[in-house]
Order: sequence, then C-alpha cells, then structure tokens
Amino acid sequence: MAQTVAEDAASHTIRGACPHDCPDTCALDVTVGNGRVLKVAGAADHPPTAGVLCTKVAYYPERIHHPQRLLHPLRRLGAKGPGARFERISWDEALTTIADRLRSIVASHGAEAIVPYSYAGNSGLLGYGSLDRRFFHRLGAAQLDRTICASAGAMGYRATIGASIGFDAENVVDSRLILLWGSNSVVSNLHFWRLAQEARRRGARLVAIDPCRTVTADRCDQHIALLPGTDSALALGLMHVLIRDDLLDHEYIARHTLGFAALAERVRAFPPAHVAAICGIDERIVEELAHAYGSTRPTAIRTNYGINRTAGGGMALRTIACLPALTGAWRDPAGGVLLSTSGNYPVNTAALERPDLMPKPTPRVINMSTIGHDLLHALPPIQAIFVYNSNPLAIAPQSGQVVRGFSRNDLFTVVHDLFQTDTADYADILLPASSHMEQLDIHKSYGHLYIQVNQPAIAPLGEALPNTELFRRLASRMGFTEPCFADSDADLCRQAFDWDDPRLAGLSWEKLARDGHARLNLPQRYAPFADGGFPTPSGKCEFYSQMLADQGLDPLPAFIAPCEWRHSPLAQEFPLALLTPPARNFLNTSFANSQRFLEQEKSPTILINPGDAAQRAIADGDPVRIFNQRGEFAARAVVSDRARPGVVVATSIWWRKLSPDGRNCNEVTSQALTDMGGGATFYDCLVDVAASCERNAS
Ligand SMILES: Nc1nc2c(c(=O)[nH]1)N[C@H]1C(S)=C(S)[C@@H](COP(=O)(O)OP(=O)(O)OC[C@H]3O[C@@H](n4cnc5c(=O)[nH]c(N)nc54)[C@H](O)[C@@H]3O)O[C@H]1N2
Ligand SMILES: Nc1nc2c(c(=O)[nH]1)N[C@H]1C(S)=C(S)[C@@H](COP(=O)(O)OP(=O)(O)OC[C@H]3O[C@@H](n4cnc5c(=O)[nH]c(N)nc54)[C@H](O)[C@@H]3O)O[C@H]1N2
Ligand SMILES: [Mo]
Repeated sequence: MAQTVAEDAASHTIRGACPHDCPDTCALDVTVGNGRVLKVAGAADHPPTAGVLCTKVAYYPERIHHPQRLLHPLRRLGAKGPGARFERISWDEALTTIADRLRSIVASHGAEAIVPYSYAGNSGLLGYGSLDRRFFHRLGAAQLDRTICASAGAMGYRATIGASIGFDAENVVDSRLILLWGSNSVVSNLHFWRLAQEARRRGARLVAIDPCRTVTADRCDQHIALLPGTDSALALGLMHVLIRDDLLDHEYIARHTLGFAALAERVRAFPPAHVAAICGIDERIVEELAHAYGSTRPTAIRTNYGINRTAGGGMALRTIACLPALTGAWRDPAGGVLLSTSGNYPVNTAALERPDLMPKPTPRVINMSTIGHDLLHALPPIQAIFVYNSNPLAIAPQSGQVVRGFSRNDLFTVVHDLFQTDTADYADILLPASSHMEQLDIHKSYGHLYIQVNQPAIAPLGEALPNTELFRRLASRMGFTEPCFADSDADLCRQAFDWDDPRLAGLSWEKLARDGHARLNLPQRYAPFADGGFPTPSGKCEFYSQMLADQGLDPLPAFIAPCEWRHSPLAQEFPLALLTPPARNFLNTSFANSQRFLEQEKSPTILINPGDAAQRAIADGDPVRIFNQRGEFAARAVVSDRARPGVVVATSIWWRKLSPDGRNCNEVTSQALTDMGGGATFYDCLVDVAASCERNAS
C-alpha cells in the first residue's frame, strides 16, 4: 500500500502514440513512475482515439516490462533455428562483428549481397524508415520492396483516384449506407467501428462483404458472404446495374471521370446472374445492393487490405474505387471510399531516407514477399540479411522455403527486436530493441488525419537501443562520415514533414512536440473529391488508366480470378480456400508471445462450415491438419457456419515455436504475387483439412 502511494506521488503522464501497424494510430496517455510504465490510456482529447484503447494496448505495461524482453546483445552458440542458444556480448563486440562481416561481404560479393528486411513493427516515421534507410543506401545494399501488406491496394487506388486518400472517417457518422468491404473493423480498425456504430444509431444501414461471418458482420444489418477473390466481379456487377438502371450522377461523371464509355462497354459483360455465379451468392443480392448504393446518400465504402491479398487484389480495389465516381458519392463528406488516409500527409521521405546516398546504378531490388525463394535462389546469392521491425519466419508466405533460406549456414543474419522471435532463433547476432515508449518519434496515420508525437516515457530498458541509434552507431563503425548520420532524433522529426505544406499551416515541430497531436489543416467537413481534383495524371477519376496500359495491364476494371481458383485442376486435390486474417488479440505476430493474449486466443483454430466438416468426418474441437502441396500446420476445428461452404478461416498469426506443431498458417500460403504492386497473396490459397492422427489415436 505504502509503495503504491509513493509511486502515485512520483508518477506523471507522458503523451505517446501507438506504434503498431494499425489504421487507428491511437494517442496514448502513458503514466510512468520509478522508471516503469504503470498505465496506458487512450487520450481523451484526441478525437479518433476518444479515450478508448483496444485490449492489446490497454495492457501495454505487460509488453514493455515482459520478463522475456531482450536487454543485451547476444551471439548465437550452436545451431540456427528453434532452441538456438545465445551468449551475452557487449555492444562494442556486436557492432565490431557486424561491421567486419558486412565489410568483408562488400569486398568479396558486393554490397548488393546484403539485404535489409524490415516492415512496420514500429510504424513511427523514425522507427519505420529513417537512419536505417540512410545506412543501407550509403552501404549500397540491395533495396527491399516492402510489399507484404498493402502494395497491391495502394497501386489499384493510385491507378484510379491517384493516391491513398479517402473520406474522413470522422464524417462517416452522417452516412446512410456503409459498406464494410473486406474489413473486420471490430478486430482490426476498432475506432472506425465506433464511428460506424454511431452512424447506425443515426439510421445508417451497415453491410459487411466478407467470406467469413466475422464479429463485425454479426453486428451489421446485412452480411454478403462472397467467395474470396471475387470482389472485382461483384463491383463490376454493381456498375452494370447502376449503368443499366441509370442510377448515375451524370454531371459528376462528365466533369470528373475519364473513360466512362469504355467502362460502360466493359461492364455489359457482367450482368448480375453471371456475377452471382462467380461470387457464389444470389443474383438478387447484386441487384439489391446496386439499387441501395445508387439511391442512398451519403454512402461510404470502407475497404481494407483483406481484399488485396489475392492474385487480382490490385484490380479488386481499383474496381471498387470506381463506384463513388459513378454515383457522385464523393460529393458528400460522409461519402466516397476509404482504404487509407496516408496520402494526405506531406511526409518528406527523401529527407528521412536519403535515397540520393545510393550508388548509381541503383542496387537490385528484393521483394520481401518472396524472401523464402530469394534466400535460396537469388543471383547473385544473398550473403547477409539484417532483420528489424519484422518477424519473417512467421509472417512471410510459404514458410518451408523461408525456413530453409534462413537455415543456410553461409548466411550472416542480424536480428534487432524486443523479443526472441521465431526469426531471432536464426540470428548470428541478436540485438535488443527499445520499445516506442523508450524513444522519440513522430507519426502519420492511415486511418485518420492527425499528426502525432510520441515522447519517450522511460529510458531504454537494459542496453536496448532504438532503430535510429543502432544505425547511427553502425554508420560510425563503417566509417560513414556524411553529416546526416549525426542527425539526432529531434532533427529527424523536424525533417520528417514538409512544414511549409498548406496541410501543416500553423504547425511546427516545436508546437507539435508541446501539444502532442494536431489535425491536418483540412476542413472539418473534408470531402476530398467533391469537386473532382483527383491526383491522377488526367486530374480525373480514371475508369481508363493509361498508367496500367503502359505496364501491360488491363486499363479497364476487370475480374482477375485467384491464382488458386476453385475451378482450377488444383481444386480437385485441395478444394477449400483458406483465409488467415488477424486475430483480435494479436497484431500480426506482436503480442502473440503474451501469456494474457495466448490465453484469450487459446490455440490455433480453423473455422470450417458444418457441410465441409461432415464430408471429412471432422467434429467441433477436433485436432486437424490443414495441408496443401507446400506444407501443413495443425489447428483445432471450430465447426461453424461463420465460414461459408468452401472457405476455411484460421485467425493468425501465431508464433511457430508457440504453436503445438512448431508451425503456423504460412506453411501453406504461397509466394505468388498480386497483379499490381508485387504484393503477397496470403488469401489466395487452396488447402484441404483432415482430422489428425492425434484424434484417430485417441
Ligand atoms: N487486432 C488486430 N488488428 C490489426 C492487425 C492484427 O493483426 N490484429 N493487423 C493490422 C494490419 S498490419 C493490417 S494490414 C490490418 C488488416 O486488417 P484488414 O485490412 O481489415 O484486413 P484483413 O484483416 O486481412 O481482412 C479483413 C477481412 O477481409 C476478409 N477477406 C479475406 N479475403 C477477402 C476477399 O477476398 N474479399 C472480401 N470481401 N473479404 C475478404 C477477411 O475474412 C477479414 O474478415 O489490420 C491491422 N489491425
Ligand atoms: N498468413 C498471413 N500472413 C500475414 C498476414 C496475414 O493476414 N495472414 N498479414 C501480413 C501483413 S498485413 C503484415 S503487415 C505482415 C506483418 O509482419 P511484421 O511486420 O513482421 O509484423 P510482426 O509480426 O508484428 O513483427 C514486427 C516485429 O517488430 C518488432 N518491433 C516492434 N517495434 C520495434 C522497433 O522499434 N525496432 C525493432 N527493431 N523491432 C521492433 C516486434 O517486436 C515484432 O517482432 O504480416 C503479413 N503476414
Ligand atoms: Mo498489414
């Protein structure tokens, strides 16, 4: 009791920002005392957060002070892989070992043999990409194409509306019809869900379009359970009806779109009956949805990245993004479509990352979604991989190849993380990363329109270092003398944005550092394309895209079937389409080593429709194997009509070493890439499911 009082007296609150890869980018009030994070609350004065946090972040002190935090640099003893043992070394020795090895690889194989591997484990602008990028650019290392999540959708939007810009979620409360299209908001975009519910209270109709009846779909007015990878067909069918029945905003089309006549011709081939057959839904659903969409104002479509993980993912998002220009939905602040708001921020990426430091010609590019293949087959061979902000052993597709690649004895591997992840088990040198609560950062968001500062709340634990400081020290060891390697974190924050941009009018780094967060200088009733002004080459919404034509792609919206399509010969052997979307209590693989959240999620599961389960003599709760030509993993069957017939769903992403069979869902996913942006096709994956021997034996 006495101790609590003492802590309270000494404690104070610091303004932070959630660094996880999530559209909500919450503002945090972090209470600290005695050098520890005591409590984390959602900031009440930050409108998108509105004082509410997801459960994961509400328990953040447990993550910061987790007993398994890495606190010192380590060197591996013995074999790579699960069970690997490490010994403590000094930072000095760690940096010397890394610098010596990188230098010798540069000398014998060239710098392109070195590959950085990072994603958005830390989404702050400094943590995500700043001094690290400068370091690898100056080194001349291979470039990494960061395609694992969003590149197909981003490209589809760029081809259509010009940028990752959409309606302002804060305005969605005034919508009358909201399509949650491939978005499980309750799980992965909680603060949007809060606003959608408010819209519903005010009379809006909510429609979930998702092969799975998710917790979000449960709470919508209608759920359309289409087959995975058929969204573009549905959107083409909606356009067919909108045009056939003249539910169009002719003035908007004439003034603000390009290629309407060609689009009208294209969608003639997609009558509702045809589309319904492709999507595996009833024809009337297409007719009704088109009529609702064409005759309701305002209407908002919240797409998310679930749809961009199949072969035609780019085209799917492009096709959906055409809809609001047909009906003039963009005219309303509560209308249009939203995939990401990140294109609203005047980020000065060139200043942060300094691509000008790269040698000419610029080094080769490695696609992070095919890292398994590339570690085994890239030419010239990859000699070193430096992993930070990511856990590729668990998250990259087709783990069989990823594991074999990382197991190469001649591969030099450095991993910088807060925890000894599945990937860390393959590190030659394992480095301790500080959490965002131990460092300064500045944030944009991809779900709202606020810019935020994350102030350090406590000193780095043990000998942990932020990404910026790690690469500052490494640059010095490598003898890089450019002044940009001496920039402090505050310098980097100042460089991160173009403060002269009108969207930041009235803002400065100093003001922001004081206030914690600020909305971009955009009108409260922001309607980005109410008067056209699309940031495309033509300035219009491009139904016809010359950019796509120039890349040899179909310039018009089209249906691209999944690579692993139910009508292909492969489906004879593996008839079920597998989806592996986020679990509520994990954030990709982050939090998936927390006892609290492991208990919540219980065990890896696979949702299977009662009909599909009966055919395979699988009962609810049975241990099963999910398998295909690439591999297999184990889970417990949850027999439920939440999964539509022909589709199975394994929420993810479990750590391999914390799963019963030492594997996870990415054993079966494929390294095929999307039509646009070279993205990963996690949800384009045919499998079969069988009761496992464990049950047969019992
Ligand atoms: N709790 C939690 N939140 C997260 C994450 C997490 O791991 N956990 N991850 C974060 C990250 S990195 C991202 S990118 C986002 C991901 O979140 P979202 O962008 O919402 O994407 P997913 O969760 O992959 O998919 C959303 C829904 O799409 C459905 N879906 C799958 N395939 C299709 C399809 O072909 N068509 C349609 N219409 N629907 C389909 C899935 O069943 C799922 O319910 O969430 C972020 N937020
Ligand atoms: N089957 C399947 N696979 C998927 C997906 C799916 O839906 N299904 N989703 C895909 C998507 S959308 C994404 S975005 C990727 C995500 O994949 P990753 O980006 O690899 O995300 P995490 O698994 O959360 O791993 C992030 C790691 O960064 C570490 N980290 C956090 N902060 C810092 C820091 O400041 N410095 C350093 N050095 N490390 C830090 C965390 O501890 C964690 O281990 O996974 C993809 N993989
Ligand atoms: Mo993601």
